[in-house]
Amino acid sequence: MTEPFRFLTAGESHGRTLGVTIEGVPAGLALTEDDLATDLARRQLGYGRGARQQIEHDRAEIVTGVRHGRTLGSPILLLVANRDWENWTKVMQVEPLSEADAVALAEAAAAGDKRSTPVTRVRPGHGDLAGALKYGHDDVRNVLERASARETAARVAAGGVARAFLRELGIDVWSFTAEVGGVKADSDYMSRSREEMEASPLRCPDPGAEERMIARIDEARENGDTVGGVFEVRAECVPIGLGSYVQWDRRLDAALAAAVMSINIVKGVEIGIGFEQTRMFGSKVHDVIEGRGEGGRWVHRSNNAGGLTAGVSNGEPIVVRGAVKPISTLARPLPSADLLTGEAVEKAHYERSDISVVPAAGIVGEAMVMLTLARFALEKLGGDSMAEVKDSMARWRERLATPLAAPESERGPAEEAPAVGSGGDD
Ligand code: EPS
Repeated sequence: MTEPFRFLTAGESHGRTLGVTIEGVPAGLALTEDDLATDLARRQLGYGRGARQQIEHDRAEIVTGVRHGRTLGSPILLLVANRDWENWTKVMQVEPLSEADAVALAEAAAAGDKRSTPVTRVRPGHGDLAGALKYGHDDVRNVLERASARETAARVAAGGVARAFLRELGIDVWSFTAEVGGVKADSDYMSRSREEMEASPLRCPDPGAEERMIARIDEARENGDTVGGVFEVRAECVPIGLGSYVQWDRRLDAALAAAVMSINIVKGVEIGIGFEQTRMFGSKVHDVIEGRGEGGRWVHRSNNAGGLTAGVSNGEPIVVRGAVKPISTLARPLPSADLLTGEAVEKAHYERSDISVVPAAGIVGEAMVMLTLARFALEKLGGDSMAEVKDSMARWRERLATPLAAPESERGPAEEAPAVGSGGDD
């Protein structure tokens, strides 16, 4: 059996286009290019972003799998064009270079044109060295074009499809910037509404912390440096029962951790209070179960587990945090070595870069969480059309809200058990 829902991206940072194929989206989901545009635009924002985002106006073209605004159940192919490609047509050409073109590129490189010059001074912290050696490349461009975080635009486009799907099931996913350069947003001062936060420079709910975060980014910029942080993704109204404890690869917490860790810039993932709980007593960590609340819903007194126990969603909001490393392309480059000579060089390669991308990484985090939840929701609910999936979800939510059994005293007279072999179930 293949996965009920899967996706694969393609594309280089300065190639003609990025692409993503998504398979397993049920038929009948309303989907337009406008639905995908919002998250793509959100990914491009954030104080500390670099010049590339002024060139791009990311928009996903829906090429297959949708007819008259509804999904067909067939694979959906999305393309996100790289506007910058116009400036790289020869350097990134798919066809073999003619002799004349090769000479022209070499001449441009000799004249100091950075784009035409093969990259050999590998950047510390980037995929340059290990990638070039692994694939046998003598020009690091062959690595950095795909290792670049530009690829995350394709994931966010796919995430938009997952968002439309999850919305139909009543699930809402959002994120915020929790930390930049050691400055933390404080939950006591998270005074902004979600709308206000979205409009703020760092998508941070605590305005005072945001000011100090901005100062850290300015400090990094002045020093030709970069700075990382933490984003937090929350998924609301996920019903109990997605994922399973019965096998390691069916645990939703593990899948979410892998999905968020796969984001280019992420070096750590926490679920709920994550590492913090290692410093606390169990009595302060574990979320006391209050019992059934309004509408039969199970209520916990706190949500330190981040909505996941034993790999299964427990009905509380799912909370996933990603640790974003400082971007590895520095305007004031670190010392490094040359890939071809193996000799130390004073400065690693520098093309252009961002200072900080925590808010953008949060949007990619949302996308990876949504794509993972879509997979687990489909695994739990089944169904080839949206009507089927929605019916199944409604039944599941109803079942969860219904008491498992009335207490002994409230039960009616015991029903007579069918005789063995009577075929009572047929
Ligand atoms: C990015 C696009 C890239 C970088 C950045 C993220 O574009 P360019 O290389 O043309 O500037 O700005 O990626 C990196 C710095 C990196 O090292 O991967 C994007 O669209 O998010």
